[in-house]
Amino acid sequence: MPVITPFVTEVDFASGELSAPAYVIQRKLSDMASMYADVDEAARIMVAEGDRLIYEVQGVDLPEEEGQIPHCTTRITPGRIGAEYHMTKGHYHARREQGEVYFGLSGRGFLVMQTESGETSVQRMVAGSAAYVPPFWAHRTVNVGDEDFVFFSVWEARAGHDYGTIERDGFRKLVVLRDGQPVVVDNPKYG
Ligand code: S6P
Ligand code: ZN
Repeated sequence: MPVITPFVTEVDFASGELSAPAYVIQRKLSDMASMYADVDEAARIMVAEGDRLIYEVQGVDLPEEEGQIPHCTTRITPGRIGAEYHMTKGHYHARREQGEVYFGLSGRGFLVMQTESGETSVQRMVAGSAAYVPPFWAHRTVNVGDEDFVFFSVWEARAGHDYGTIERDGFRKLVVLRDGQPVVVDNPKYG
């Protein structure tokens, strides 16, 4: 196992920017249009206004080896595709037995989780919320506010990411605007 030199990263709570990010990943609507319930609306937006930034991830570089603890920020922009709020793709960890901690830095979000045996949980997050994603729970974050929703994530380096299961089946629950409020509804297309 390599010996890593200790380091500190400065985090801007409002933007999620790191002082020296090793990587910056941008996910645009075109990267995930098929994940929204209203795919026709996603296509209409892309024609009418061009592509749209949905979220950005900035992280540090650590080897994917036992004992390393990667961490990153995620900034989800405000907005909706039809009634459905901007969100991350979401994933299970490839090693299902690995959990994760999220810490809210700014804005307002919902953390949508589910297990493969059918349980679901949706937790609210604001600045200062420390949310625990236990082992075996898929996780997706959703911006339900009018500003960026920004949070910090910490996980074990060997967790890995399984995006394919969610790309195929989606999440059981969606977060949509209804009567001026974000509400959790069943996903009619799940599975
Ligand atoms: C990593 C952790 C987060 C997400 C990030 C983007 O295990 O859960 O850092 O990677 O919020 O979401 P996604 O679903 O595109 O990886
Ligand atoms: Zn994760």
